[in-house]
Amino acid sequence: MTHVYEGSFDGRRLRIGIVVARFNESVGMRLLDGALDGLKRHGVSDDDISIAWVPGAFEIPLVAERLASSGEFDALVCLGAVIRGETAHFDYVAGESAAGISTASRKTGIPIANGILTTEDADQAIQRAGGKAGNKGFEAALAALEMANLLASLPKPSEGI
Ligand code: INI
Repeated sequence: MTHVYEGSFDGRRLRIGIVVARFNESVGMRLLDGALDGLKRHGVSDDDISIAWVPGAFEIPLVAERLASSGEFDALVCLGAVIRGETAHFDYVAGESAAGISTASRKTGIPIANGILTTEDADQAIQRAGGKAGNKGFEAALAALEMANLLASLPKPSEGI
């Protein structure tokens, strides 16, 4: 019998942490609206959602790692916007935030969805935060639910490996 592992989008009883950057705040707010909409539509209770605001995308991994290692969350969603036109250190901020999230997720075993936009300009960011290109916050929220449910269904790591 073939085993197929697939996570559902059922958010009931899942505890979700959201880390959102205040830099480019209007975009962050729209991503947050999208993420909350995605979580609530899939049954996540208000009481099971926590939100942490950080100054910018660069700070997201540290806070995500703290939340992920607390044992209080089944998955996290990270939200922010790094816009090339606005910074000389775009590559550092964009690269470090993505790499840091990935490291935090694998270190803690908690799924952390990356909803941090990296765009050439503000218009592209707005389009991806509830405009023509959808809402990446909503998409990241669904990825978090799917991964939380998938991980719960997978075999547990065996001792000593
Ligand atoms: N932070 C962002 O989230 N997006 C950006 O586009 C951005 N730019 O343009 O610089 C940005 N910079 C701030 C950075 O994330 C840190 O908060 C800051 O360097 C302090 O550590």
